[in-house]
Amino acid sequence: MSEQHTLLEELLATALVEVQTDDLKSLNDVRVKYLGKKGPIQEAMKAMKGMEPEARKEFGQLVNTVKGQIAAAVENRLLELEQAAIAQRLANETLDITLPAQNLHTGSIHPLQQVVDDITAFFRSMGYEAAEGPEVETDFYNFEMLNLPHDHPARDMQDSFYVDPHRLLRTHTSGVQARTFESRTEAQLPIKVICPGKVYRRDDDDATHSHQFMQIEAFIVDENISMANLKGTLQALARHLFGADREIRLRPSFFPFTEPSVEVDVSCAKCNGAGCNVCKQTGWIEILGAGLIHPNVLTMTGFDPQKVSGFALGMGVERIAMLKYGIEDIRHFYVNDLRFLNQFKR
Ligand code: 2U9
Repeated sequence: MSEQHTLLEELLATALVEVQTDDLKSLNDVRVKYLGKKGPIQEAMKAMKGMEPEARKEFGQLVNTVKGQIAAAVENRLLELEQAAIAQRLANETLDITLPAQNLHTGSIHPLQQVVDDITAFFRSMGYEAAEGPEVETDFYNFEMLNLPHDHPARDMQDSFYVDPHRLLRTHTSGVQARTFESRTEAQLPIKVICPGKVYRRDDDDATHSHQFMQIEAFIVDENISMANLKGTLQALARHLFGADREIRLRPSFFPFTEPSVEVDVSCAKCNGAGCNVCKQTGWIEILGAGLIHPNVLTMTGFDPQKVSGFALGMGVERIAMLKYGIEDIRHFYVNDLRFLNQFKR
């Protein structure tokens, strides 16, 4: 074997030892040292130029073998070091599965919406459909269609937030009822609709009043609807909301859109009618207003009061929720304090 052969064999042996380094930087240094442009392999290739063809061929093969073996050794060591680094990282990143999990903060349905859902479910079970409508309502649908002409004194209590001379934030959801009503004909009887939604009124802002609140109204139009139908529905509603033992009491009242009109009381669930601080010693609590739809309203919405009749009722959702859950201040519903809202998680 020639001297050059021996040198190459020795070069390979030392390179293979140096490759066994423990860090990536020195491994790269070893690669550059042996395989780089100024390294011994390149030198050996240059030296081949002056050789006899036979010797050059044999020497060339040896240079290529040595080059390939060094490159393979560098590559293998690189893989080994990378795998060792991953193993080290995994060992350091052990997971303590005994640590308590983080709390998940889940939201919940707002108590007012829970009451709306509950009342909607009650009426749906009796065949009513739910309808929605605009919160900015025309003077016509908010008042005129409900038998409240321009100079009617009952407007004073509600004439509220006008956005222009003919449109205002609706003071009740009755406009939705009137619109629905108007779009139907006598061929579609019975018409049974509820409409829940926000309403706005000029009012005090105190523990029991707010200038905006939620309302649910219900109405039915059919042949031969009477106060008896209204009373049966009111009693079922009062028992659904406040318990199976509840009784109702109707007191005469006045609303421009119903005739006759009544205010509806439910027997106090706390004292069972005996008198206590909740019912102000009367045994009764007012929950809503109702009545038979006024013939003028029927006529205006395209129905013949000689042929059909109907009843309507309206309630404030906040008032129902306050009575149901013993909430003493209406403003709790609007400030979104989690200490309040979390009490209504189902
Ligand atoms: C049409 C015809 C009649 C809806 C009715 C009441 C009685 C009533 C109040 C309860 C508390 C409003 O939120 S509140 O202040 N409502 O007492 N509402 S009858 O009567 C209608 C509605 C629409 C076409």
